[in-house]
Parts: sequence; C-alpha cells; structure tokens
Amino acid sequence: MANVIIVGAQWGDEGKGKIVDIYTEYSQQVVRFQGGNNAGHTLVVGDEKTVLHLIPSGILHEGKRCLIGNGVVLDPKVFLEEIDGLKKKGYLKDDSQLVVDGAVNIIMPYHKKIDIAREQKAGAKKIGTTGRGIGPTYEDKAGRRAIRFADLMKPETFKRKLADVLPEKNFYLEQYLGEEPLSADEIAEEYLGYADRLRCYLGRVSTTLDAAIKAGDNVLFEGAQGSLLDVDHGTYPYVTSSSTVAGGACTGTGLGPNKIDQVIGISKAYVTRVGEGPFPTELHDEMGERLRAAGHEFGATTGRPRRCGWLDIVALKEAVRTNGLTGIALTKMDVLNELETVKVCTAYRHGEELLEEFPQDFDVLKECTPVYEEVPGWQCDINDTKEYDQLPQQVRDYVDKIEAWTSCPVVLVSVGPRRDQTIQRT
Ligand code: 2SA
Ligand code: GDP
Ligand code: MG
Repeated sequence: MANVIIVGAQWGDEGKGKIVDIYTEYSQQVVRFQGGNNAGHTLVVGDEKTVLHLIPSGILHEGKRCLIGNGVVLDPKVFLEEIDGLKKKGYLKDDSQLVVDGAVNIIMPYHKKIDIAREQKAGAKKIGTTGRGIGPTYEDKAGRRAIRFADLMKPETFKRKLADVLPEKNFYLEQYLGEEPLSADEIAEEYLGYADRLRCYLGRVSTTLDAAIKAGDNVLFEGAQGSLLDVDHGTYPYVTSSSTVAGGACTGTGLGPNKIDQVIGISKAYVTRVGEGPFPTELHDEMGERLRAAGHEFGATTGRPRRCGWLDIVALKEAVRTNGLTGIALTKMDVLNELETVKVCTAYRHGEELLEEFPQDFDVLKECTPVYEEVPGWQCDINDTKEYDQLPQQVRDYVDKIEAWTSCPVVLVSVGPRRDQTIQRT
C-alpha cells in the first residue's frame, strides 16, 4: 500500500473513521484535507469508543503523524477540547504527533452565529447544516477575508484582520439577521488565549508530507462528509462548502495528483443522509426505522436522526467517477443481517425516461423515483466472520453484483464497528 485517499462515497457517515483507523497500520502520516468539526468520525477499539471531529483518525496509533491540511476549517476551542480529551485517554503523548498548516482557515464566533441564524431565518428552505460555522468560514476564504491559523499566532496581525472584517459581519448580523453584534476585544481575548496553547502545532503540511514521501513514508488522506455533499459535484445547494471528492486531497494539502496511488470510497451496504436535500432511495416506512435502529443512525456530531434508505447504485457510480475510485470499502453489512430480501436501486425513473446516470439538474433529481432490484438476504449473524470465503453465499453474491454494477472492486467488507470486525480482500 502506498499513498491512499479515503473518501465517503455517499452523503457521509459511511464509516470513514473506522476505515482510516484500520489503514493507518500501513501509513506513517494521516492527513485531513477538508471540512471541519462538522465531521464526526467514530472509532471503536475493544470496548472504547472515540468520536473525532477535527483530528485525523490515525491518532490512536502511537508514533503516526496526524496533520491538518490547508483545506480544513478549524474551530480552536473545539480543537483544544479534542486534544484534551485524547490526552486524558492516554493518546497524543507527544505533541509533535500533530501538525496544523498555517493556511488553515479559522472558524470565528461570527461564522457560527451567522450559520445558526441563517438556518433559523430560512425556515423550510434550510440546508440542515451542523451549525458549526463551516459555510460562512469557507465563504470568507473564497472572499479573501479569512483569518488563518498562522495569523492567530501573531497577535497584532490577528487583531488587525479582525478589525478589518468585524464591521461588515456586525452590520450583517444586526441589520439582516437581527442578532446582537460581537465585540472585537472579547473575540481577541478569547482567541489569543487559544493561540498560546496551539502554537506548538503550527507547521507546513505540504513540505512535511513531501519530505516524508521522499523518505519512503506512506500518506493516508482522510476525507470528511461524502462525495454527494461536495460543493461542486454534490446535490447542490444541499451540500457542505468544501471539496469532499478525492481532488480535494491535493488542493487541501498542497501535494500534486502524481503522489496519489489509490482512492478508496467508503459505502454503507445501504444509504443514510443527515440534513435536508434530495435522497431518491429514502425509506419513509417501517423499513427505514428498522435500518436506523439496527445501524444506530444518529449524527456523531449533532445527534440528529439520520434518514435511511436502500443502496443507490446510480449515486455510487457517480462517486466512482468523480473520485476516480480504485476500490470500494463496503461497511455496515451486518446491519442487513436479519432481512429476508435486500433492495438495491440500479436506475432512476424520471417521467417516461429511465436514467442510469445521476442527474446534475437538481429539479430532475428531485423528481426521480428508484428502480429496484431485489437480492436475497442472508438472515444470519456475520459479525464475527474473519475470512471473506466464510461469508454466506448471499453476501458474496451481493458484493459481486455491486462490483459488476459499479465496475469497481470491493476491497474490504466491514461487519461491525470494531477494528477486528473487518475483512480485507487485498
Ligand atoms: P455544514 O454544517 O455546512 O457542513 O452542513 C451542510 C450539509 O452537510 C451535511 N454534513 C454532514 N452529513 C453527514 N455527516 C456529517 N457529520 C456528522 C456525523 C453530522 C451530525 O458524523 O454524523 O452529527 O449531524 C456532516 N457534516 C455536514 C449537513 O447535514 C448538511 O446537509
Ligand atoms: P464517518 O463520519 O464516515 O466516520 O462515520 P460515523 O462515525 O459518523 O458513522 C458511522 C457509524 O457506524 C459509527 O458509529 C461507527 O462506529 C459505525 N460503524 C462503522 N462500520 C460499521 C460496521 O461495519 N457495522 C456497524 N454495525 N457499525 C459500523
Ligand atoms: Mg460522521
């Protein structure tokens, strides 16, 4: 195994955290390249569960370097809480294990306030964001008015940039959103306090990773959210504000595409979505409830119930193409254990038309209904299966069909949340 990108192949929560933790065994450097603490990546080792929001999921492995690339947006308060939580559990003994790029954009109090107030004002038209200030922070990045991690380390620069931007933010908060304005002094006092504790993590991800690769290390790139939430290729406008697809791993770390060897897309054996937006295979019936209960489908950051539905091959093929997937890791196979039959969507019907490609036109997508194929369930417990050949024939047939429909190999099957509930095929 060489340099590998892990991305979500659906609408997020596919089990990326678990798979990154597994793949860290073969890597020395693990890097986040987009998103922020909207992400919730769950790792289960033995009986211990850890949910990470910002720090890469390789952190439970001693001696592996974890990096936060320039494509990430970082809330310093949440970051410090996560560091403290890990240290309390006995991880992150050596601070040099963690590196944050100077060009990482900082989530400011006004970003969070704007995110939450906008969603409230939008009513039925809301996006269903996590309310962590992610969208407004990326807006400021593209608008060239963001405050970066390196700026936070220089008190005078931080105060100057804050003074430049705050009047506009306060005007918007007060005049448009009807919120209280924020005080520059209070923000500076709070944030410069964080800076003192965070200084030791400042580094440069692009040069650090380049040197590590030249020295023979393998790099694991950890995606957050999922391909269908990508700001360009997702179900716009119901998306997050970053590049969640594999291309984001290059722009979000400062490495060229020639450094990438494999791209693994994580897909559940069914689909979930949290937040608003189109979801053609969503189940509004008892089966949807059943999947939510069996899969414990609740947001790892906000606790929101996740919407559940059958596996959608049309959407998965979109992820294979937009990411250039070299393999699929199929997770939560065990959640389907008790089902007599499993449905899979292989095409969409739109009026008289049968669509095999995911439509780019949002109005078309909204009107699509799924065309299902049924496959027999296995109706037994597969949670302790260790070898692929020992999986029931029905499971292997399901995997074969997914490979044939997507033209992409299934390289891993996950049969439970724990590290030891993972069957690797290559
Ligand atoms: P945002 O906050 O601006 O990124 O929200 C925009 C959309 O992106 C979705 N989004 C997510 N979808 C799935 N999982 C995410 N992380 C958490 C988890 C979510 C949670 O691991 O469960 O706890 O609710 C995540 N983060 C963002 C979001 O729902 C909006 O549709
Ligand atoms: P991520 O955001 O993609 O890292 O995924 P989340 O952590 O938000 O959600 C995935 C959930 O499924 C977590 O609670 C994981 O512990 C759990 N999980 C991962 N793989 C499996 C699996 O194969 N089977 C079951 N039952 N749970 C899994
Ligand atoms: Mg998640």
